[in-house]
Amino acid sequence: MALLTILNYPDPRLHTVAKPVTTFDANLKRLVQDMKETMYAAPGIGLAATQVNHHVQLIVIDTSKEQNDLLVLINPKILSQSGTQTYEEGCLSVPGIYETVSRAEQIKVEAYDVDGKKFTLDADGLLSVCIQHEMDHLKGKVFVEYLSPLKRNRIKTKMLKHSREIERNSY
Ligand code: QAP
Ligand code: CO
Repeated sequence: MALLTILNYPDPRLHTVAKPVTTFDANLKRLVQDMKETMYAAPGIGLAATQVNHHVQLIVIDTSKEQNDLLVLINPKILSQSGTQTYEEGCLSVPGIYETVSRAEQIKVEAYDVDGKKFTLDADGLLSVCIQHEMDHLKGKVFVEYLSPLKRNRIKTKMLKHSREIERNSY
């Protein structure tokens, strides 16, 4: 297994639209394992392939405290949704930033597992938020794009300043 590098906002590669997975092979299984390891190490509760610069429709999620309930969603599709909820979201690609976002409360999702078997899932609460957040990544969308331009630009500036500091410290 290997830890993957997570792209940081405002990296333009985070705006790439992911392609559907077409072959459920050993390479896909390895990517799932590496994404799982990367998410658990962070630690995080969700990671989209887009964030590790793999532009395929693949998400790993684990909202359990014990990190023992991995959910893999491949080519996910929202079949229906209802209600609204707000949640203070974060993102492994935007470290240190937490902002409130409004999303659907309940969703019904169709997806494939790592063996290519189709399944449906009903989600609400945090799991629902997390699935919607990660599915946005596959469309090239980062949660800060729901914020006002003022807030988003402040976050952008802060992230760029932070990455320049990291660069400077590595000399
Ligand atoms: C998306 O986010 C999410 O800023 C997953 O310094 C978040 O795993 C969906 C993380 C909240 C729903 C609610 C963020 C780790 C992890 C940070 C994450 C950080 C370290 C974020
Ligand atoms: Co994210």
